[in-house]
Amino acid sequence: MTAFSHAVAYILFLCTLASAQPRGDYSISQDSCSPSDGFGQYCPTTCGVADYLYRYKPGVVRDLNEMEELLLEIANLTRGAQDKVFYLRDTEKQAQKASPDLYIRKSSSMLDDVLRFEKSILTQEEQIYELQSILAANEKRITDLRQMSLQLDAKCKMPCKDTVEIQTITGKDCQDIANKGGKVSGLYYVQPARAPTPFLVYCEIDKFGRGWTVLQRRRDGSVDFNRKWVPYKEGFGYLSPDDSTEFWLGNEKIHLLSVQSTVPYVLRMEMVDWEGTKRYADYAMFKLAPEADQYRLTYAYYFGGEAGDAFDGFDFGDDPSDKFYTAHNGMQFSTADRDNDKYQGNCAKQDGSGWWMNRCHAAHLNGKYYTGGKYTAKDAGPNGFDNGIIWATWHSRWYSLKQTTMKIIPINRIQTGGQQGGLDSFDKGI
Ligand SMILES: [Ca+2]
Repeated sequence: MTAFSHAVAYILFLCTLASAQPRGDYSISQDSCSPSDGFGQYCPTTCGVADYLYRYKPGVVRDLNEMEELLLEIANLTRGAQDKVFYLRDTEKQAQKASPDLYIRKSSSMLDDVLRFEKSILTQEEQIYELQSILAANEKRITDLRQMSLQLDAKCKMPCKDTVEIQTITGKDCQDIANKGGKVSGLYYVQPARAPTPFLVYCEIDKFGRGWTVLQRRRDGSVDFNRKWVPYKEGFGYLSPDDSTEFWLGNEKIHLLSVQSTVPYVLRMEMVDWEGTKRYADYAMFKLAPEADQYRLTYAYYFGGEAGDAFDGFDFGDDPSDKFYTAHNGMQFSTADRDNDKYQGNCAKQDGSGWWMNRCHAAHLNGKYYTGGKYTAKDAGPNGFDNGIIWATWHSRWYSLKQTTMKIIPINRIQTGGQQGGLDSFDKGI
């Protein structure tokens, strides 16, 4: 019997006791007892109470004993529950002691998590620091740009001024300018006899008072010489007062300059190779025909210079006719879009330049710029032709020169200066 059922039984017992009384089983004698309002029908006289106690004592004692037993049982049960709690607690402790690994693993895992979080925080701090640096740099840049903007704004408010220095003396060519007192090399306006308007040229004025009019300049490969007829006619590239840029003056201007005077011109080709050696070749009575004759090149004779007479053609050893077909005197000018050469193909197109092409050339100063000098048919592209800056009587056609200058001067000035003068001028020029 459980503690609960005992308690229920006891309560039922009390109820039975209470409910039994009204039946009047206890009555001793109606005569000796008189009912009292205070006790009701139970007849609570002294005798009645004693009799009642006497009669019910054994039952009450029994009930009390039973209750005591019940209480004892409940106490036992309580103790059992307490023991169970102790037992469970001990078991837990024992279990903890028995398997520390699990707890170490759990702790380690927590520690790892903590470390991971710390690491993540550190990384994020670094990222924040980097972003702050970038921000600072950008702020500085913005400040710089603002500063620059202010400076430019201030500059924009100043009146426009041409920073390229152009000399004031003018003439029909650079020798004319030198004769008029021009002493420094630089940019001058010239107007040849039949020129409709003056145009700008670079004049090289040497210590002998000689004024060279420069027609062409190669120095670093910065200007593309693969141009068509009109650019070669009008000129391209850049003129600079300090002779630092590349250009082609233009066939029309060269024509006007070369035919204007009764005093013929000498055309000088100056060249520098990649070893720094300088050489030149002079051609007397140089003239360029008008466009109607396709700017045909003519000269009377080779006037000297240690670079050799490449304009007269060169025997490359491929064919006996090499020299004849690579001479330039008398050739018309050709460009990719105007084929005036003596070749069944198009020399200017295959070599990528404008020049007085024959079939095709032994001299080719408008050729492709090859840094370092030496090049091969493979370097020359799909055609594989010798298209460099060539002067075949000095270097092989597979060697492209580093710098060139083509310039003219009235022939009497060369004779006045003599050969020595020519060399000095050459040294100054390049
Ligand atoms: Ca042709």
